[in-house]
Amino acid sequence: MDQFFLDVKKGLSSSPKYLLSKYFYDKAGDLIFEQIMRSQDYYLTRCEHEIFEEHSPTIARFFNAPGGAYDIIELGAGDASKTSHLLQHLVDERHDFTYYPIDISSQVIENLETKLPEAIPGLKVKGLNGEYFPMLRKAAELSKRRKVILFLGSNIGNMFPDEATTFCRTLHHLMGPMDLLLMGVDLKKNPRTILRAYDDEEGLTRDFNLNLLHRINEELNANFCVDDFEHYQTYDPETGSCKSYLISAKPQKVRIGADREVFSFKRDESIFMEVSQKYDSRSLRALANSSGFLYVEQFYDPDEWFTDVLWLKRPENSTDEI
Ligand code: AVJ
Repeated sequence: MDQFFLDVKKGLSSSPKYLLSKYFYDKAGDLIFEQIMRSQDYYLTRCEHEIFEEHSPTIARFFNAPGGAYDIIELGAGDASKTSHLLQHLVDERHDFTYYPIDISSQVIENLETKLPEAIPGLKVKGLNGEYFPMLRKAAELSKRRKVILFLGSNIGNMFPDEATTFCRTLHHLMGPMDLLLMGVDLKKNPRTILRAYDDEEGLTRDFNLNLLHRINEELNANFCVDDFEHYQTYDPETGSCKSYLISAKPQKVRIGADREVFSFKRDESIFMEVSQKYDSRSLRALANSSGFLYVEQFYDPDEWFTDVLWLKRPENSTDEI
């Protein structure tokens, strides 16, 4: 049976209820996320842009330091708008590399393969359409060259810290010795600034969350009254977890699927939708350590609201703690 259907039924049968934020990104969801990235309140994309504008030359030197040809693999490339500044710089500096964007959307991959080489003449692009880890294995089969992994835009934030550790460990396991990881991470800052990014004036985050109910209605033959759910955002400055919920405005029943299975909601009952985890230098070092990476360098925007960390897979026999 369809994984989406199984995940939705499992999440809505749980107590407390939840849905998985990876399902936000259908056609409509992609468009809303693009609007979010351009919006004033959502500072993350702007900050990471500033990092690449300022630090691409330094990042490029680290990528090239061991010498020879290499591959760049980007997990969840999207429209590559964050990456194109860096890629342009690497091409200008005559680095010998192929860019392998990985994305779950075949649409995204087709777009990148046609548009990127036009925008950045001389760039070699090979798209990989699928889930992160299977595609990472595939990339390792396609070429034996040194790898630089990009995981940008605070995508790691969609995992709680223990899940992020497991994820980084798996990533580390799939990488070769001396491969690099450049990862974009959103940092703890004034709680109001963070909350505002996800509880925005324009209601974009609300629409982004509610769109998943629309998607379930359309794809899984459900009958959510989307207007009877309210978006509720929290940020806990102690744990760094920024969480999105939908709250049922009244007692209601929703039917899902061909068998019209019923899911009941109490008044004010919550559905947990998404975490956007924020880090500080301590928790980031802990993440590097516990997943086996060696901290190489860290880049910031001028406000130090966001960071891109550069980590190295240390040689297998090294057990040094940082
Ligand atoms: C794409 C996971 C980085 O959590 O900041 C934006 C998604 N959710 N607004 C984030 C998102 C609500 C975004 N990431």
